[in-house]
Formats: sequence, structure tokens, C-alpha cells
Amino acid sequence: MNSEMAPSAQIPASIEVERKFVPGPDVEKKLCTLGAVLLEEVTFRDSYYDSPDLLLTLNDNWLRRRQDSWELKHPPQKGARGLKGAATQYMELTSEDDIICRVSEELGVPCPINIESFGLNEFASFVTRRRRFLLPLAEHSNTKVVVDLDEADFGFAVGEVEVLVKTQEEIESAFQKVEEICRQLGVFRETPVQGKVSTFLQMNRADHFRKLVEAHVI
Ligand code: V4E
Repeated sequence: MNSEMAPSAQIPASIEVERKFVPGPDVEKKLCTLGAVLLEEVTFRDSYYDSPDLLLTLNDNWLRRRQDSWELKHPPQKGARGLKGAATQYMELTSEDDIICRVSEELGVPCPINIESFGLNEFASFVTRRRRFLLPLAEHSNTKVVVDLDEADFGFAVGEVEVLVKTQEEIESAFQKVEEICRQLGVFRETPVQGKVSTFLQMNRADHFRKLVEAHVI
């Protein structure tokens, strides 16, 4: 893509509001009580990439290849962090052109023709087995709530309650919805629960992990 071209946003980006939790032994029973249905059971590999000086992740940008697709998560507001209390909010880009634009802006380099041409390094790669549940819609609500139960191949399990929204105005009520569901599932905690990537880094790349903690990214 030419560096002067505007991004082609064929796929509108969504804002993902979520809260992670430690999955206890009775979480599935609780999901069942709330009327949740198992939507899918999937297994995928995520590989995460950054520049040698870690410019992407130190600015809370998470570029990954999930199976055959590129994805980028970044905070909805420039200069802000995605972590808000114990919950998170991230825009998720899936269009390669949009990802190239954002990454080149973050790295301060011209847009290359593809993501591979940035010459980034893989810093984490693992396989996740995910069971995804859909909660029933409350009356007069069109907010879809999804609960994921993840098991990563490095011996780590985590759950997350997630709501997708399209606009900034919808974020606050999404935070409240996610918190309410965590309370109903009996997994609510005031403090953030670490996710798969942070745990992978803590176990395998202590230096990268320490830099992210010092930069208040995780
Ligand atoms: C955003 C982020 C990272 C990238 C991985 O994001 P995560 O939502 O944990 O992955 P996953 O596999 O559940 O993605 P999904 O399938 O839902 O799209 S690694 C660290 N962060 C930032 C971050 C943070 N600072 N604190 C917490 C609690 N989570 C994430």
C-alpha cells in the first residue's frame, strides 16, 4: 500500500470491552444456570509480534497472527491505556490495510506493502483451546454477552466476559454489563486478572514482562 493512501476500512472496527476471571470448578454450572449456551469449541494458535525495541507493546498495541489472519488490538483513544480498573477496552482491527497504517504510525515508518515487510520479531506463540458461551439477551436489550473459557498449551487457564460495541458512547454501559455478569458468575474481583500473553511473558520473557509492568501497560 502507498503511504499516502487512506486506509480502506472495509470491515468496521469494533471495541471489545472485557473482564478476565479465574475459572473456578463450578463456572460451567453457573453459566448453565444463567441460560448460557455453548456456541463453539475451537483451537487456534496465536503468534504475537513487535519491533526489536518493543515499540508496539510498550504503547499497548498487540499485533498477532491468529491461525491465518492478522489482528491488532489497541486502546480506543490515542495515548490512553486499554486497561481500565480490572476491565479492558480495545479496538480490534482485522483489515490488513488498517493494521499496516496503525503499525507504521506507531513505528514512525512508511507503510510497506504487507505486514511481513515490517520485519517484526515473534515474541510469543501458543495454542489455545477455547469454549465460547453465549448468554441469553435480557429483555429490551440488544447487548450480546459472550463468555470464553480458555486453556493455553503452556498450562494456563483463564476466563473472560466480553461485550462488543461500535461507539465510544456505548463503552460505559458495556463495562457495567460485564461487571454484572462477573458478579452473577461469582468470579468478580476488584483487581485485574492476568491474561495469556502477560503470563506467557512472565514465564518465558522476564525482561519484556518487566518493561511492560514499568510502562504500566500490564
Ligand atoms: C490486549 C492485551 C494483550 C493481547 C491479548 O489480548 P487478550 O484479550 O488477553 O487475548 P485473547 O486471546 O483473549 O483475545 P480475544 O480472542 O478475546 O480477542 S496482552 C496484554 N494486553 C493488555 C491487557 C492488560 N493490560 N490487562 C488485562 C487484564 N488484559 C489485557
